[in-house]
Amino acid sequence: MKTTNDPIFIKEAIKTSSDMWFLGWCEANGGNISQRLEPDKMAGLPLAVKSDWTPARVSLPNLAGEKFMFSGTTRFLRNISIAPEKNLGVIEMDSKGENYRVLWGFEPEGRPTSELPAHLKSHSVAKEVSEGADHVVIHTHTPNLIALTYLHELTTPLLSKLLWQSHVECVVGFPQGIEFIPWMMAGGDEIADATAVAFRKRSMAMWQHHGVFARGRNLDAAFGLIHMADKAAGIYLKAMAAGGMRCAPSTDVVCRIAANFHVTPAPDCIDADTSALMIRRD
Ligand code: 2HA
Ligand code: ZN
Repeated sequence: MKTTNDPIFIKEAIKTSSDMWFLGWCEANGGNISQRLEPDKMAGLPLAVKSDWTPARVSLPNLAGEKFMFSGTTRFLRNISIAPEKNLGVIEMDSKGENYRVLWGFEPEGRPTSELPAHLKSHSVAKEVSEGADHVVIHTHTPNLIALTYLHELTTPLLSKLLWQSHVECVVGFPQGIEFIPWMMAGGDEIADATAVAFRKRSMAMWQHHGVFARGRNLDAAFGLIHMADKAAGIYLKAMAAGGMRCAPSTDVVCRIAANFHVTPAPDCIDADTSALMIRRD
């Protein structure tokens, strides 16, 4: 594992991507991570212009001049630990927030993830709504959450409430709920826009039949949200496989837990009636 003189953000990317791999979240080139980098984070990294300006298929003035760490398209997250300079890169946005160029990494040559527009649009909203606190976006293929989107016709209220009831820490971790985004083509502008809109209200979005997006102030925060949600989905699937959710926590219990931690469950989700999803249909 290559960690010796790497800046801390690379060490953190190695830790996060390795954990994602061991949890079974990022088969082959599945999943991608990005982090908005403040100048002090890049101290010691040899930055140099390595590409022409390239259209990012976005126009995001609040990201003008920002630098980001990105995982690379076609690269495997599981390989970041052995070769961060190949599988990660640092890019810089131009003065309009429309084009990017590579300043480090993606050796010998390469580009950021195919989900670049979804990440950048998410960063733009995240930066705005968190007043600069959020720096990280993670996209990954979490098996339990994905399975849930094959099992039920979900909505944002149903998915959010079901996860809150399947693992009692979830309402504290993501009281804003998790947006359910019906299937759209991955890598496209439509799904990128839907994800960014979701991040105005919530910190996670679930792409039906595909995977999850989370935003957070750092890699640990975004990773933790996804871990919590996927664990909840796993508990739900286990209980359903064992016969059904016969004694899930009530709405009142979810509200009491939220109140104990001084958070408010999203009003558009807390009253969702999940009872039909807790009974086996076979
Ligand atoms: O990077 O996960 O959604 C591969 C993907 C695309
Ligand atoms: Zn994906």
